[in-house]
Amino acid sequence: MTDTAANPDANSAIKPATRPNANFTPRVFSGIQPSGGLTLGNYLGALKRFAEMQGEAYQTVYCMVDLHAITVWQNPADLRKNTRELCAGFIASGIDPEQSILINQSQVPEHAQLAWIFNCVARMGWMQRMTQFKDKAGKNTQNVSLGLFAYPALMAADILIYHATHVPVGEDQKQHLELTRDVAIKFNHDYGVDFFPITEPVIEGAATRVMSLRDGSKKMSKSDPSDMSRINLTDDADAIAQKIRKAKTDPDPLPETLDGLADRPEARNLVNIYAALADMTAEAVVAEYAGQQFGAFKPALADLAVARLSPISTEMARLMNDQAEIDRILSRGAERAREITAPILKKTYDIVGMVPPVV
Ligand code: AQP
Repeated sequence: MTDTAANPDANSAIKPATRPNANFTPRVFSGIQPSGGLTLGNYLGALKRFAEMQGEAYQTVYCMVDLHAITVWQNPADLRKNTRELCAGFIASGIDPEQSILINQSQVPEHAQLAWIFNCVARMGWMQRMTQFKDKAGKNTQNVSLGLFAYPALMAADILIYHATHVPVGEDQKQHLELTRDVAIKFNHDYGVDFFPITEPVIEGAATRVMSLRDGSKKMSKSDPSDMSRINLTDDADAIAQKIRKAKTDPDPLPETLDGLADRPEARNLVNIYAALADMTAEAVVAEYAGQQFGAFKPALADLAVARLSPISTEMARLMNDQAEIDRILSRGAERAREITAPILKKTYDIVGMVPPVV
């Protein structure tokens, strides 16, 4: 580290180090908001990958981002219930609380503390370009919370307080991850250090952007007012089958190749969902069902979805019967997390120039 804190107000493009992350332990971080029930989009875009990455060569940290959830209004009782249900959803989807560190964000105060530092690193112009803010604020930009605007700085802190090198997410989070990289690069540059890693997004699988079942141009979302637009992980077999049967499609049969789905977003969405649930490629699904009508494809998709999701919803219900155990898992996760986050925050404060307590 050098003493020369360089140009903190610069908004110019800063080049990352040539060998980023060579000095960092491979570590995965990702999170999901407890802002409602989990959807099939959350499962295929995030949870399924989270579970798969546990077996790989990373330390894994997974988080219920309750501080993010309150950037829009949350009823307190619902927030508590949704956080515990989300924890049950993580475990039921295959995340092992021994192998991974499983936490809710508010129990690890270093996330919010680092976020303040990053509020002072990130630039207004960066935040103003965030499409998620524009989508969520709509025409209401003057009345939404300041937290909604600053959301990506907290997300950068969530990731970088662990020095995470890899972040599995759905396609919609790509821009926030680019901002996380920009924050790390600018911090390292301004303070003349190589302290924060330049995180790699991991956006993989056949369904990195699952679309609404009612509108192929909108992403499937837990806060969509229409319950028919999504499959919830808590839906029973009848609800799943009904939602897939009623999913918007078109009158044409499935084509011979994927190119034939280029202008058919709803049909493409159902093929992607099938592929991700069956661990197949979308090409292989189209090859198998070429020439068939949705009248035949939809029941096959419904059977597959029920077979894959029912064990998860059953296990979630079982886990939700023992909330004390969920709370113990989260407390233990926070203790383990703070072994990583407290030293990183301490070092960050030191780099920034805060006077430490006398020990
Ligand atoms: N439709 C989706 N397809 C693929 N991945 C998705 N994810 C969310 N929706 C889809 C991924 O799930 C993770 C957690 O997302 P989040 O809950 O933190 O926030 P979000 O992306 O805003 O999800 P929702 O369901 O749309 O929540 P609300 O409605 O509260 O805003 C992320 O990795 C995300 O990519």
